[in-house]
Amino acid sequence: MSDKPVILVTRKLPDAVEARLQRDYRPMLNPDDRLYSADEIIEMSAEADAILPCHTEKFDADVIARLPKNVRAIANFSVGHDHVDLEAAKAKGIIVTNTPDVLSDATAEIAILCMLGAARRAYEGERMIRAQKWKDWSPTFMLGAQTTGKRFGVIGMGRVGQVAAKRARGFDMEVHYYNRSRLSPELECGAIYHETVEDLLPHCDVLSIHCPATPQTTGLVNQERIAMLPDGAIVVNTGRGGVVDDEALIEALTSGKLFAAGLDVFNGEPDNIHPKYRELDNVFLLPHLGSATVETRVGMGFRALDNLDAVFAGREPVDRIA
Ligand code: 8YV
Repeated sequence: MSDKPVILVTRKLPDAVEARLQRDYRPMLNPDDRLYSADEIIEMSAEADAILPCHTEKFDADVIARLPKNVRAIANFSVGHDHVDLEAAKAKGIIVTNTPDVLSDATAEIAILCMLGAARRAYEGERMIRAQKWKDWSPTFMLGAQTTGKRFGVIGMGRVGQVAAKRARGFDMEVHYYNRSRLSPELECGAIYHETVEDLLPHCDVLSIHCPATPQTTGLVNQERIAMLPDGAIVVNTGRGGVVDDEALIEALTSGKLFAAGLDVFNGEPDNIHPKYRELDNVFLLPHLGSATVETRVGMGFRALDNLDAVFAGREPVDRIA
């Protein structure tokens, strides 16, 4: 019997990642990519030394309490960790890691895609052509909002926010941001810091959300704060759905307060998102594709495995969050 650690891998991962898992561990893979229930995860963990989950698996305090003692680590295949109760893991002595850095470029690309898709009415145009409804061209046909030279506001100037800001500068946008702490001048790259979200909002022609989902950020972008945005602003969310109050956003998109929104993440995703989003023409919708490139998903898997390698070599994993 091999003494390689057993890793419960909850989802199907890219081939290169599974090959490395097979080489270095005894992985319990999920070739059919079936979503496991919490009970199944607990049951399958009976033999596992660690779990490699995605954000699709919830490790709340109850699940963590029920995990068998042999589980030493939860090495997430995600940078976001709102699906794991870190305090509960810490209390039980389970090491938790995430995968920062490797997905910043891909997610920032999607933020820019959401911004442009929303600003230039990409969904309406796409649908029109596919439905064979494009009959004419005119100087006033489907006019959108130009982003060049406008103000790009960031909530959460972490790794993804910084790359998104850099890309926005490519459109000559002036970058404004709110972050829990001000960045160093080298990282700020001329971005204008605002001490509160409320201070930031009036300066955002585009508001791009990149902060983590925490109890403090839940519903942060609500009716009161949306009212502080300039009329005709665009809201982009590639962080987590929970940061946005859906009713308030939908109301502002319907009333014309906002020009449009570009959303990659949702409350209730994947199959229980607010139904009104599907009806609005001025929202550009993507199904949580932020990190969905081959390079990035392999990078995330390798980063999770680097963390597991450290755990089982008795070293401190670089991305330890609990
Ligand atoms: C991931 C993400 O694909 O890493 C994150 O936090 O939101 C996504 O880009 C997903 O979480 C994988 O588990």
